Amino acid sequence: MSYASEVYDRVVAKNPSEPEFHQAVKEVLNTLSVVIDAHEEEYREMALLERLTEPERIIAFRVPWVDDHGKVQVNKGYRVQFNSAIGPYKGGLRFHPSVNQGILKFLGFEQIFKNSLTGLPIGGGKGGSDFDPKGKSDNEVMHFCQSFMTELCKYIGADQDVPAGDIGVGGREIGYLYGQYKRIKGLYEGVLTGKGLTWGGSLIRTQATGYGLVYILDEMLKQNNNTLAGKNVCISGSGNVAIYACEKCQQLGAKVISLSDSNGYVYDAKGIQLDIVKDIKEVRRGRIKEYVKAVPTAEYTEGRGVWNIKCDIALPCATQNELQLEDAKALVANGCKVVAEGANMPTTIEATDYLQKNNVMFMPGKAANAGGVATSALEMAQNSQRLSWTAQEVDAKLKQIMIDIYAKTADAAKRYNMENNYVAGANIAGFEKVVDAMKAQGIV
Ligand code: NDP
Ligand code: 2IT
Repeated sequence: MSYASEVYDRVVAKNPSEPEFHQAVKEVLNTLSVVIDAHEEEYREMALLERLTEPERIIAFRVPWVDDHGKVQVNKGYRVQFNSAIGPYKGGLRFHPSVNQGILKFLGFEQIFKNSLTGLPIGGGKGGSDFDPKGKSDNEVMHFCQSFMTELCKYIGADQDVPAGDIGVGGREIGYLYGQYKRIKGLYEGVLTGKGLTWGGSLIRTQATGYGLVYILDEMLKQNNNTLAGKNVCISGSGNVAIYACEKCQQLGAKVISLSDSNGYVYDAKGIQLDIVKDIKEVRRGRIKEYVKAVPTAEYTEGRGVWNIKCDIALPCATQNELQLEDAKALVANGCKVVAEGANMPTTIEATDYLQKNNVMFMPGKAANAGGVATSALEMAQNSQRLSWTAQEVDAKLKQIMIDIYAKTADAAKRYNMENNYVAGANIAGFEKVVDAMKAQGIV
């Protein structure tokens, strides 16, 4: 049995009930087999893959807080500090009722390779809680965030572990978390990214994941003698990533015809009006179905099904495993030629295989959505310098980072004779840098 298969079986046996983690490890190890086989003896001797798939540390804690009715609520809190070979742990915090240790381990594992691909000195981590911010008052969100940080602050720091946002964690939550960190530790330091612009945040961080997704998409199209202009783009989700992916697609001349949330999706044949979406989502924290009240010519459909819309390009920007085999079949049948993942692992392994076999250009999340964390690292750099760069400077750096990620990904795939297999390319390029650092640092 190959070393990669042995390690995968061990991961499944040692981490039961963590299917998303198994899935993320499987995808990476499968595509890395060419590299692993070539170094099998060396990697086995230092138990490289066993160490790579075992988090350095997992912190799990109780988060008690009092709701607006005076009732005590208790949530679970976590931080998975997965790998610090190339820099301090870096990765978002997710607040969503589905959060559990296995989901955060999948996200932390992906983050190792994604952060490596950015070319910046950041290790992999992820955290969060099963707290549901939906329907909570600002006061409740603040009390929850303060309790969460009261425990988390013992384990993080500007040179140690730097959390940021993810699903359910945006500017409001980062503000409350930062205030409590500062109050307890007495340190005004860059311990979180995604901060507000008046207190250490970076311009363009809000837009960065969505913009970065479209920069790498644009580069991939250019390198394949194609262009974004005039294309119909189907986007899922209507949160931070979806909104700014939509904005950049429109700026580059594409037409975005859908957005969704966990209740349903909107189809606007004339092109999504983003100012209306921003008002619903960013200002009023409402639901995407409200879009059709403002735009009666658009259609709202309850439930899944956004991938049944005919499009040229699909950008899944909501959550893991939202694009399944039947969705991939519908996309291919409708002539979709390109999928780029804004979310983390939104496409199942079966759906990815189907898309690749049917010649759909497929850019995986760890390359395609790396612009968010890359700009977080730029925020860390600005905090260290005690300077803030202009929007143009940050945007230009973000764009160059995404172009470089495309080049590294395409090059790694080519070196191993898997041209245009960007899944393999991203995993290989991300892995190479981490392995080099792990080898140099000994058995730790
Ligand atoms: P937001 O919380 O801003 O938005 C999430 C969106 O996805 C909402 O529209 C939400 O709908 C939808 N969604 C969440 N869970 C589900 C679900 N189970 N089923 C259907 N729809 C769902 O999060 P982000 O936009 O920040 O994150 C979206 C994705 O991008 C995630 O996979 C995240 O890990 C990834 N990502 C985010 C980065 C960032 O910088 N923010 C960076 C890199 C990746 P609803 O409101 O109904 O819950
Ligand atoms: O999945 C991700 O890369 C993020 N949620 C962003 C992490 C970060 O530290 O900015």
